[in-house]
Amino acid sequence: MEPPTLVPCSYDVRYEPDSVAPLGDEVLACIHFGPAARAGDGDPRRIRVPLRQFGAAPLMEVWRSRRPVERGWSDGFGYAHNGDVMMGQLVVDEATVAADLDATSARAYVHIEALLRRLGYPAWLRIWNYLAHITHGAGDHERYRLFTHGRYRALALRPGFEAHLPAATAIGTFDGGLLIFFLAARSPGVQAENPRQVSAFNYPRQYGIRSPSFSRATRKHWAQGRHLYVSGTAAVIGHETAHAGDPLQQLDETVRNLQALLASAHMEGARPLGLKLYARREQDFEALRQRALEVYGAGAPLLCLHGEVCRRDLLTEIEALYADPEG
Ligand code: 3EB
Repeated sequence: MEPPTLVPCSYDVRYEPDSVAPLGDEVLACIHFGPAARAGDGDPRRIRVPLRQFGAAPLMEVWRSRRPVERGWSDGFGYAHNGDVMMGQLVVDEATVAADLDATSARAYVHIEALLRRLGYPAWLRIWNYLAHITHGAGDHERYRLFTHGRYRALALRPGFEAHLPAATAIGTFDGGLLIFFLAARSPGVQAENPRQVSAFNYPRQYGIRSPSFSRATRKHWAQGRHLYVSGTAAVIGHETAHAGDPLQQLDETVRNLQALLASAHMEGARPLGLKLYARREQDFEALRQRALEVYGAGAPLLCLHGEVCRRDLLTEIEALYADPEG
């Protein structure tokens, strides 16, 4: 349940021209998109997603706090928090991932939950998972399924966990092992599911031994208005892929899914603070980007990334952060 007194939203999110300038003290997180190899400056708030970006000038995603930020490293995690929310990240190298992805994922999620509790932000709102070669491997040994299995083993330790799952992204990269980063708050948001889709945590056996542990969206009430953290959304109807082989039809279906989700969360009037479009194949990019700009408007905050959706027949996916008009 939401507490009766709402705290003000203590951060904002923007896409800005990519820059490696040192981060100001007010920055909660700065997410870069590009090749993994670039060395970091050791700042725990700098997150590097190893996905190529499409578009004229590369953008970065900056989360700015309106209150002083405390930051540091702890047990391999980079984190920053401001009393209301925290952002944290964990990078696991490919050698560790390849040795045992199931166990690595379970360990990562157990450690994340421990970190959130230790720092006092037990309610996660949103989590991003970027896994190299996500659809490599056959059957239940596919890397995405091994990851899903480990994640489930960690999260299912809590009774009733399905009602508290965060919104999520799981996207394949072409190098870089496993990168996980997450937004968490002092008090929980409200889970939203999509009436057009089977909840991912109820997916049938054909997608793996255990179902994927995420909610379609998390709604968080701040004093200025509400945020809706929308999971990676694709052309999934029920639990099945629609329009296999047709990227534009998949995008249109994705947009319908997003509209249905906004409606079920009672946030039809919301505006996107950030949209990310992922495309599996480079050759689909221009057409997908054009269609997204038609739907969301030429001025929409849109970032286009070359990444693999975690099902082989899904060619595209959109994730979003929505806010109430005045929020
Ligand atoms: C789907 O709807 C597409 O496993 O964390 C989207 C967002 C998808 C998150 C995850 C998977 C995940 O099933 C795949």
